[in-house]
Amino acid sequence: RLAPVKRALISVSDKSRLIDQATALHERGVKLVSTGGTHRAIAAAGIPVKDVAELTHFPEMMDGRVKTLHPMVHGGLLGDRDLASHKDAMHTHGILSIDLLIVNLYPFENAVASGGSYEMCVENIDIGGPAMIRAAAKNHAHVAVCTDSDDVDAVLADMDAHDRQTTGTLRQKLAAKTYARSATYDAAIANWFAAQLDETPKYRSQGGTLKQELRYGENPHQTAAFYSDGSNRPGVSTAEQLQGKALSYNNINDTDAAYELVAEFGAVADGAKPAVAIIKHANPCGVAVADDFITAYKNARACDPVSAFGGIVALNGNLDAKTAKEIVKVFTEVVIAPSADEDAVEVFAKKKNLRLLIAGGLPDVNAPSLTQRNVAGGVLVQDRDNGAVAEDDLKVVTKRKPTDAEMADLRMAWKVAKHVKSNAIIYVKDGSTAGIGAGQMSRIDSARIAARKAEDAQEAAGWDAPRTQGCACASDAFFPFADGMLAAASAGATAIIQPGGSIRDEEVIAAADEKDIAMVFTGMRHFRH
Ligand code: 93A
Repeated sequence: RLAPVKRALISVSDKSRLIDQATALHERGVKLVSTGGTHRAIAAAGIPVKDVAELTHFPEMMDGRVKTLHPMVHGGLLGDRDLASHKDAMHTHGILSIDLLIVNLYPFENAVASGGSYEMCVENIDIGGPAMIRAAAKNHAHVAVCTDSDDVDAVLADMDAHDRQTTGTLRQKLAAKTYARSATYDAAIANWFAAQLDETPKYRSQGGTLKQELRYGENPHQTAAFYSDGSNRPGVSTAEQLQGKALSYNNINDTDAAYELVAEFGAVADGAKPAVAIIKHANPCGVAVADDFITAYKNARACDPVSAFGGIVALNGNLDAKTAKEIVKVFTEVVIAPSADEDAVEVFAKKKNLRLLIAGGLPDVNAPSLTQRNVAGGVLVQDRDNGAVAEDDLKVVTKRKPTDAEMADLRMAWKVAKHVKSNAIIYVKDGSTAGIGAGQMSRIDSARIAARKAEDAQEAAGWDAPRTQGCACASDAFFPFADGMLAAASAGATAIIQPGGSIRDEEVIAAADEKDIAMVFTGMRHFRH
């Protein structure tokens, strides 16, 4: 259904496109009404505009806290043009209908992000703006509402195509966007209050700001979209895509998993050693740390060369051309790194389908944030797993202490374990994963799968023995029985890292001692389901 646009109310904090858009509306014969600062800006540009105070017969007061909160405004936004009783009320009280509302809210999120004082943040809580946009969106049968300047462009285009009227479909879309905006706005306010009270901010609106509509979700019959949460945390949502087709839902999920994992090893820019992670289906199929990226990449790929096909590769430092040339030898979906040399970018340019993401920095592994998951009729919210074990928390529980080399591999295996779906068993030798067992319902199966992967890798590479010989092993949670630990031992592990805390710890420790295995307890578990 088409609706005419005769009068527009404009009240915007961000006035960057105000004059152009007010001019465009004026040229289309739309009468303009506006609030304090917005009114002054439009009038100064020589465009005819009424002050909202002329409608309300009330001056703006209390430092602008009360300017549009008035029946003359809300009646004009909410009145149903098809209902005789509403039309009567408008007529009796001299309420003028408002057909188009253009509002962008007080910049509360910016006030918080820029470190504004408590008082400044509170003053930036918009009351009148959300009330108006919600009112206009409710009355979308007659009123179009714009909550950002792109929406105004859409309205102008719609008006031009439909004899200065807006279509019902556009008004409906704008209404949906409005309620999403008011939900994120209120969630930001609620989270800020929680932070002031030293409470975990647990209020989440659906999504945040729409970043990208996705072709589909995990499967083609599922719709999907990608939202940014406004935190600007470096990672897949803030990275710049230099080439390749649009990322899919699964690409984004896997790229995130890859980049969060390499971030555990620190940034090369901060002195860390080059680390590479290759991800398939959100689990690593190879991770390695080495003196240079090409070695790290080759070692990571050698862990499970079959799975690395079609994988996602993440680096914790600048991508060079030599490594890029090695990566393109295998079909790779996505590469993400903090930066890349120009000649490395050129190597990728020949591979049209490969997406290269440049993120600037690594995700902060310590950053507190929330993860959420839907269950039937509810949402589970928890802190991100940003737990890390300090050196002092590591407790050797066996007769034999790990050697320095074993200890280095244990630490690496533990970092990887945090990013592998449970039950997770990870074998590491000399800075490279030798076998990864992920997502099994029993820990012993994960230990066996990881060992089999190591044998497959040996066969593929033509090594004399699998890399599990004399390797370190990490288990994301305690061994409930000795059998899982013994499976790791028969694969060749000589050192084990695990949380401990099982009622059968003594039994597991005794079995380890018998095999001369060095075992370390972390006291922290990293389930990932
Ligand atoms: O302080 S308010 O919550 N009280 C109001 O009645 C009101 N009406 C519009 N803030 C209010 N607004 C907001 O003022 C709008 O959402 C917009 O962000 C801003 C525009 O103010 P000005 O036109 O004076 O620059």
